[in-house]
Amino acid sequence: MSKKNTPPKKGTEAAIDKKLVPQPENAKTEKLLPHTADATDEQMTTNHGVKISDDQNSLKAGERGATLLEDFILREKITHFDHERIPERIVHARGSGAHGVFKLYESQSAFTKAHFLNDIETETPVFVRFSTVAGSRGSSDLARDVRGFAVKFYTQEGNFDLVGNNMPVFFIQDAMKFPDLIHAVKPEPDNEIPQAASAHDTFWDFISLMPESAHMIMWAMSDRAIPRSLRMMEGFGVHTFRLINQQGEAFFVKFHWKPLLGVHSVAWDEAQNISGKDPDFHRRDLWDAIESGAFPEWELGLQIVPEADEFKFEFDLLDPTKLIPEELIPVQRIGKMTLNRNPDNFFAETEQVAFHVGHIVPGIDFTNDPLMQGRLFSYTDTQLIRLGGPNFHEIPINRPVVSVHNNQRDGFMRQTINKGKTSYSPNSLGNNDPAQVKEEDGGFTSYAERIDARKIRARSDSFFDHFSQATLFFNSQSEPEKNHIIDALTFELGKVKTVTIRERMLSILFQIDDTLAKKVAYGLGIELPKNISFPVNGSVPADGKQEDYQSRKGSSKIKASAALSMANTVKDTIESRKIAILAADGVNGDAISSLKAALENEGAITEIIAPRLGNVLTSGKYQLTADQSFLTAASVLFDAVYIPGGKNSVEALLAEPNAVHFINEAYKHCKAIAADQEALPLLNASFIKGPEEGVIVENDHSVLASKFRAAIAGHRFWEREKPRKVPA
Ligand code: HDE
Repeated sequence: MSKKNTPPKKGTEAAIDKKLVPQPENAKTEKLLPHTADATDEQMTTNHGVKISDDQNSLKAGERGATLLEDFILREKITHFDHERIPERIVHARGSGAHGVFKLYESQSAFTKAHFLNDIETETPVFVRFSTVAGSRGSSDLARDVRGFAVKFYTQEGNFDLVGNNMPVFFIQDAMKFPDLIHAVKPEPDNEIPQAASAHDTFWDFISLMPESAHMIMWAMSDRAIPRSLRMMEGFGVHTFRLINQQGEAFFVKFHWKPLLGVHSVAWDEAQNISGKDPDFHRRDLWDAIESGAFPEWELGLQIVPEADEFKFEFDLLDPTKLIPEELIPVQRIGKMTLNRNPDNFFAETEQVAFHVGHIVPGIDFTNDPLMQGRLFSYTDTQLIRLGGPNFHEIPINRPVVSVHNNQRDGFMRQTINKGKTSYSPNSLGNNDPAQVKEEDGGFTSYAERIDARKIRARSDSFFDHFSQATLFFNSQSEPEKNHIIDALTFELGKVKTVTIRERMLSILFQIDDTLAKKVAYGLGIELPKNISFPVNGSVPADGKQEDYQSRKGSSKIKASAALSMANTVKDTIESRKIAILAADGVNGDAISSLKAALENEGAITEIIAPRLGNVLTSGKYQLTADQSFLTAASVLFDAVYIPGGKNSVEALLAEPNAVHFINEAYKHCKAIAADQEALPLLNASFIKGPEEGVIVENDHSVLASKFRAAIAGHRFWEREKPRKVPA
């Protein structure tokens, strides 16, 4: 608590006031404020408020004597320390969070009565947590993995959590298989290897026996699994949800997040290097962007299907391994989310935030998607062990902005001091409060879906087309994207030791696309198995029939969908892209100033990289400060490279192998490179022979800036990979 327990020292009031100034535009920030603490200008105390005079030495029997058990200050400090860790999330352990707001463009009252999707005046506070799935809390951000994209909306009708991923489908169709999937992908249980990687036997063993994962595997092996930035990822609710309007009409809905910076990735070789150079790359990027005011933004999109159209598709809307092609149902962008504040404390906020698919508000409801149904159980259950009891909703980050009243009481770490005698209903002693609320006054009522069925353990026959959308995804990719999928599969299966698993996987790939299968087989040095038939999905239940579990391939009216390829994403901005400027003494300082100004004017970030830290003396004899040296910087941490002229600088960099490596590596990873004519010898010392697509050599600095800008906005020149000859 930030309330001082001592009278404020003279002259500190102003500072204290400043600390406590609420940000009234965000109701959640305001609610968090009384729970924050700031030790600036404060005196040190124990947890019980006793002032501490010596925090350096334990209490001893004499200067060289044993420590005394009565040292309550030492005991308290050590005990607290001993208990500082809680279990990490079983999945999505590694995450990064941010606060923000959601603002609606247009009322969606035709489809839902949810207040935050009706009232365009309301700014709804949000807290977002992005994550990888498989790795531990301290694992690298750049693992090839699905990314979690969980959003908590603090609405005026309670919390709505959209707990999604950056891919629109999932590996499995039924919650029953989730523990198996996660056991298979996590490090192997005997030696706990490998960390944050799916490239090992148990994962591909499971996947090769579960053809229902074929579609998701295409996404996970695509560049979507190695994003350039958390700010450059799409988000998806995955399951089909339901919206319900004031009239009680229901609509099926898929939720989408569309990043305004576009969807961009890094190269796989680059991802592996970043994992060593800066394992916090995504976390740092998100943090820095928000600190610098380059607030990440996404538009919320809806794909809406009227209830009457439930069976009009070639796939089942309840099957979480299927997406609705945007060509069939366009995504309507209905509002914008802006992340504008970093958390004050990682543990208190990002680690303790508890998301739950089951946190919905009136106007939104579930469907019978069997994966979603299982999730409805799992999220509260996991918080009970992770956060230590049933009162985790009282942790400040998890509290709604509206007040909470019910008859739940007590339990570990209860914070609320509930007044009165009654904690039951009905009661006559307390006026039967808290009162139940009618639907028309905002009380939640579940959608009255008609159900008439036998109790049965089964999978609907409509779920068994496991391949047509996997093929749709592959066919929708650009040539470089297809090559990346082939390379990723060849890498992952190459790490698999058991040859029969590789072969089984090839049979699955064959059902998706035979050329894909052949190319991966070639890379693995094995023959494609002969007479491949459709596989059986999973283990057939003891009393089941094999033919009932046979995967098949349906037909897809849509042969390719532009929305599925990152090649078609937004490529018109360089905002927050990082550009390295390579310089040494004698560099053309005017060239640097003019390019820096042009790029920074558009929101890009530039850094000067020099042979050593300190000052760089320009040819015009003024000094620039090196932001990094070749020892601390690496090309993989930048989006583009500029090499200014200046004879002495170019010569010094020519003698610096790290500079040549820097350029080669940026070239290898298909990045935009610009150089003054005078710097051409440096380019020639690398693998670059001269100007080509994405490599600009120019003396006119305004022409250079404009061509370079366009190249950076284009993100990558993947065609350059074809020769694959850069030994960086
Ligand atoms: Fe989760 N998932 N999940 N999941 N999930 C968790 O809950 C689970 C699934 C997702 O940043 C856990 O609080 C089951 C799909 C995200 O805190 C746990 C099934 C999607 C996060 C859990 C799924 C997700 C989680 C672990 C299959 C995309 C991180 C910690 C039936 C739509 C949230 C926790 C955060 C976290 C269970 C499948 C997304 C164990 C049983 C599909 C983004 O409860």
